[in-house]
Amino acid sequence: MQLRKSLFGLIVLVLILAACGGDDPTPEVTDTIEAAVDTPVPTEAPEETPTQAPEPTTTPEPVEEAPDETDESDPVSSEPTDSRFPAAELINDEGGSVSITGEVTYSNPFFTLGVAEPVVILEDQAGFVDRNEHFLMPLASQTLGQITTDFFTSPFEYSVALPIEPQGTLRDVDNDDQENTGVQVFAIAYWTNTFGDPFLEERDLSGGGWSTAYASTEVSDDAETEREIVGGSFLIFAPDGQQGFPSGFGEDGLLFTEDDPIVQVPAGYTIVNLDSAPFTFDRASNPVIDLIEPESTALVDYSDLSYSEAFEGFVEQLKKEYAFTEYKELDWDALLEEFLPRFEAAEASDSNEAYRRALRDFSWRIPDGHVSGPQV
Ligand SMILES: [Ca+2]
Ligand SMILES: [Ca+2]
Repeated sequence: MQLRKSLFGLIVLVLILAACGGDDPTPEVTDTIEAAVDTPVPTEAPEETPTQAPEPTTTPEPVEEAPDETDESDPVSSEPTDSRFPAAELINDEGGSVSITGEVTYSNPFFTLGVAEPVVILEDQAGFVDRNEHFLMPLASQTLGQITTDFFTSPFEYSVALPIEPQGTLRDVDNDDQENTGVQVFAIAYWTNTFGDPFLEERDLSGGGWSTAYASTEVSDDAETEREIVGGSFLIFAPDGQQGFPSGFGEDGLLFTEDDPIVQVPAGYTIVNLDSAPFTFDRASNPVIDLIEPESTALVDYSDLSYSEAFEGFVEQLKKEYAFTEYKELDWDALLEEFLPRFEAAEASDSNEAYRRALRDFSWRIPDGHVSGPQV
């Protein structure tokens, strides 16, 4: 019975809707049905009293009332529209990273030496955000990537499939004096795992902190701003669309400090490229990020020079970079003067062996167990 009543109401509704033409009826369906059901039934009337029947004035009334109904479930007005910061300008807006691939180039011959288990991971950057060199990135934050080509041949390739919800450390970096959920900030970084399980523990991490080489980030090698991240890229994850992130270093040139300009970042993963001003916010689904070998770590290659030129270049580098010159009372100019003739002689006679002997003898004059020359 109830069903028939409803059906009848629906038929009446259809007639009403047809009569009302172009008006938008969608939000008021249920209200109109109820209103229509309560209206007098017109079909029986014409049979008994045909003369009164043509008065249809009561029927159209619900149509006029219907559009004025207040609707609390309007999907447009209930959407969050408040912006706490200017929106980040996005490039490659494909919804955010799903997986990342890239290359790791190394020229330093020590790179592969003593490596137990090479890994590429998402490296939690809360240590850098806090400037805490003892920060141990939580085990759960360490999403492991795959090394997909021969590790012993540079460059090697890696890939990381990103979890739907990463387990990094949230940091509120928007400088607005309010506590907010914040974002997870990651670098993609190469490490070697030596101890314990497949993840990085305190001993693997040399006590904690953040990567300074072979990561997606680039750190300063200026003594005054040593270990500051000054370039490269982060992978960030925002749990919702209401979080802020720096779009630049600000006046002080340092990241995650109070003068950073802030933009609102979309929910999910975004690659933040720190090398552009303002920073670039990349939402590509499969970004390619090559890890960075810092200049200070890369091999200084003298192989294009002659023996004597290479030796002079090498002594020049030692004068600039060797840390214990004063402590060990080394006189580089005197050593250069003493040894240069041997390198020139090796060059004149095109003798590789004489060159290697000269280099070996020179290395013996540096009283440091970490310095050694060719074994000849
Ligand atoms: Ca905040
Ligand atoms: Ca700053």
